[in-house]
Amino acid sequence: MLPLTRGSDEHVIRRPVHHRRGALRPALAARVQRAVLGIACWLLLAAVVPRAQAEDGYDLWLRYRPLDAAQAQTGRSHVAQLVAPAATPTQRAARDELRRGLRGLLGADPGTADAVDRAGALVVGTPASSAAIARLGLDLDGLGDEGFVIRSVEVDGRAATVIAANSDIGTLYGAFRFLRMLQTRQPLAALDLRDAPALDLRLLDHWDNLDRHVERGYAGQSIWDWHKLPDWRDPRYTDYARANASLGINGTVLNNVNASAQSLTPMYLEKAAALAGVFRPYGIRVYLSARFSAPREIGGLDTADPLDPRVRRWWRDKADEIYRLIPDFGGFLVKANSEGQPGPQDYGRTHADGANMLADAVAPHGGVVMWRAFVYSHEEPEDRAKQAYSEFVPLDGQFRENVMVQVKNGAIDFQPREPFHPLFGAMPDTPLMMEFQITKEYLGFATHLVYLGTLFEEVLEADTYQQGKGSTVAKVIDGSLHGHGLTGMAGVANIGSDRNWSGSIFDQANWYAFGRLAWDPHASARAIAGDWARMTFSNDDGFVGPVVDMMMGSRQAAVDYMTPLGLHHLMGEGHHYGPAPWVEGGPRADWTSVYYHRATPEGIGFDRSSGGSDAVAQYADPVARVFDDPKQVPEDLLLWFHHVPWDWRMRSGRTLWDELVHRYSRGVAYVRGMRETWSGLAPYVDAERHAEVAAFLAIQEQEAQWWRDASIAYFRTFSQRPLPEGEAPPPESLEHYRSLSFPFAPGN
Ligand code: BDP
Repeated sequence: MLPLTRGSDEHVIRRPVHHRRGALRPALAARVQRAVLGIACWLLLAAVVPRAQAEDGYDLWLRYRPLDAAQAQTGRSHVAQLVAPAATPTQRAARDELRRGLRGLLGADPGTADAVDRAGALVVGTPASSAAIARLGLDLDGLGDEGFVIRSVEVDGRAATVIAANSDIGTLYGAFRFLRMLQTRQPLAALDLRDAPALDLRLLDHWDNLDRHVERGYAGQSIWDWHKLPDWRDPRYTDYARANASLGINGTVLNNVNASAQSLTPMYLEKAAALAGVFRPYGIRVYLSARFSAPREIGGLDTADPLDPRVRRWWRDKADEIYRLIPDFGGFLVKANSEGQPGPQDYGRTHADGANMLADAVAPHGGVVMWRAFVYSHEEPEDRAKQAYSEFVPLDGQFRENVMVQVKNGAIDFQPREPFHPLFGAMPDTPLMMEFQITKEYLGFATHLVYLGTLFEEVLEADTYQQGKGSTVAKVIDGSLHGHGLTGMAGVANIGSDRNWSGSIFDQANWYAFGRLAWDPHASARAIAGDWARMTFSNDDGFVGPVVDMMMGSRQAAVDYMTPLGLHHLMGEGHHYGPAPWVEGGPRADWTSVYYHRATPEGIGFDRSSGGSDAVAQYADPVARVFDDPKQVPEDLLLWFHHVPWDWRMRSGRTLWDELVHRYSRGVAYVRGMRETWSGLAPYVDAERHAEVAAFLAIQEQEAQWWRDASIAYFRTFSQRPLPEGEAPPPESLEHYRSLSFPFAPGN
């Protein structure tokens, strides 16, 4: 038998070798020598090139990895000691987070002290909790309960930094901000920062069922382990609260909007109360989705009519019961008379009647009702995009003070791109709350890298012109346009039981961006992406620049390869995975793709102009005029508002057909570019996270290609035109794409 080649000796069957103790045989000695040399070289390399340790993403953006030596030195000189009270749970949360963060970032625990006795102290507290802060007499007016200041000051003649607020929660938010400054390498000298959230309610909506299935969830099961609650409180709940508090998120709706009445039974309320107890120190209130027919399903009544005194009494009693268990319960979120859910219209009542009944039940306890405007009725033959506006505008001014109408960013349904919802600005007497979707139901699930910060920003910056120029959506929801005191933003959560929380590392950025924009809807998506990339991966400019650029273009890329030029709702039926522009038939037209794209041999697009469904009329001038004119409408929305001939001349000079194909290919090319960019960034990222992102980008490229090919194969049966020069034809037949089926696609 031939000897095995050198270097593959792991395949050699080893026999025990007998030799004198202490004396190595020459060959073995040489091997040991080589090994020692190898290890020495490796150690030397490891010292010079800091290799990131394997990470699974659990730590999110709160990784607190060591700063480099010089930065750590500067950091230590500003945090020579920590003077922070620890008398309440929230104070302890702030102090513990600072210690955890400082230990990680600076490599040293500054320890805690009761009073400042050296230069470079970090002093945390409120005028009530800290004598030092009380003596400073800082101006904390206008910060409310959640704002804070971070300032470089002198305490008893010694240089110090203070994190001060009117309440413990404000100091917790300030603590997280200070840590972010360290994490993102901000200067720590001469600080004078003052910040407070622009919106009152900054909420995650979990579409989580009691059996732990997450509707439209792509990150595993629900993190709420209902079966083991209330006795087992998974430590993960605390990390959830920390992550949210680090962004200023202050509420969580625990259960799906397609709600089970069981959530309101004593057993489940006790479980919700246990979660509320974990979240409370972090300033996070618990809310519940309420099933409108609960009085019938669990209350023994034969009606859920909101004007029936027995029903009203049942909800009042239910609210009292909830508040006995959860004194700071936030309130109810309601999906009513939408997609088969029960609601007041079942009894001939209006959305206002339903919302007000619940509002009256929670009002004595300070609760709110978030009533969703995502409605489109079964009977209504009207363009679905118009229905919410038609139903809700006439109700403006009829809601109680503690009701907010929660409006999705667009009028159809969380599509890759939609024009802003026409309700924004159109209900001046009702506080409107924004609903974004963080989970990527229509944007490639967990494997597509699509940064939603730009989608959120685009909507928030959109000008409704409802009160003249500058009436942006952000000003509608921050209350400043119509002078509302109650304001809010909700995001449909992308959180699940996966170790990395969101199903992918880059989906964490969407949770992050949502939280930051809920705190400040005027913030910049690019700046937020930069902070996230620094905190999540690396502060190296060689990394941050390319990653942020890649993120910033990623949403447009998804629009391009899925639904370019204003196309929408062409995803796989039910699960919404992959392309299916051919979907037709079934129970209702507006659940099909053909309803939305309306392709014919003449042209393509949904005519919502004044000559069509006239959805444009729901916008204020001049928005309505611009949208109504196919020559003026932004081309990204062309087919949303217009049915246009295939030879329509685009601004690029191409025909519509050629432009459509060009956009599909452009989207795929962008993903290919992201793969290249990412592969060049390996030196900055630990191997584990780098490999996962790379693998997901490969999936994304395949699926982007699939979207392009299937869409082109389908639409060319209408356009009857050749592909533009240089464009590859779809490799498979249309029948092939149509035959693909995914009965077990997640989230459905
Ligand atoms: C749609 C989802 C569906 C939700 C619905 C909603 O497909 O699962 O229940 O939105 O927001 O996008 O109520």
